Amino acid sequence: MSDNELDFIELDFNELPFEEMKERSLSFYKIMNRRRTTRHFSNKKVERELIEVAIRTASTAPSGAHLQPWTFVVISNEELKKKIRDASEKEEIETYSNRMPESWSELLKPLGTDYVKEHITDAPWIVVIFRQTKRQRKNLEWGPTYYSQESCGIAIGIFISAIQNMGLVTLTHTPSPMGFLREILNRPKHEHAMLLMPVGYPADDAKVPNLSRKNMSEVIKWME
Ligand code: IYR
Repeated sequence: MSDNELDFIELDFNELPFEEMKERSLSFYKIMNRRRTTRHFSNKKVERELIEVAIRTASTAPSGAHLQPWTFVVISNEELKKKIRDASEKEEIETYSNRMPESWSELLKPLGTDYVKEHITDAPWIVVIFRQTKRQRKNLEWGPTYYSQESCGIAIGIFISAIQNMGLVTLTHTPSPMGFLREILNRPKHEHAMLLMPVGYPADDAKVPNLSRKNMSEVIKWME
């Protein structure tokens, strides 16, 4: 295909003055630096429209071959949440008591995590992201997707940022193993549950572990 056969449009881009770039970058950083993972959710309702905007924002993520290999399943139904919590706790009790080596549990101790997943029934919304490992071609044959882990990871990062930016909280919960989510949520075989995120307001007495983040000298290696 030659260049003039490609369907390309002008990039929508405005160059900003340095001062404005600096101001915007810092104000976004300040919002994101207040983000914390809490396990304590209030049951206060959140408008569906806000969750939809967060997913619309997540879905702007770049993805391998622009396949957008994700499905966000959004649950508010109380019975379904209870079913997911029961199934998650059934796996997690086994993980915490038998499957987790000591080298792993020593790291989780200060985070105060355990097999009890009350956040699944407390939060008004549960968002489960499924990673699509296959896609249907125009001729209806099935083909693979590309870089679906990376693509979904980026989409999740943007989702978390959107939730933080709108003034809500979320938690990245990884029940392990999480195959039960495909069954309960009736997703096809080529979709793999990647993460379960309760979304809502924090409980009035929500707590977080007293952690600090790495210094930039540990994170960045400049080579100028
Ligand atoms: N999947 C468990 C355990 C867990 C694992 C890690 I690594 C964490 O940072 C936190 C929890 C759970 O979701 O509780």
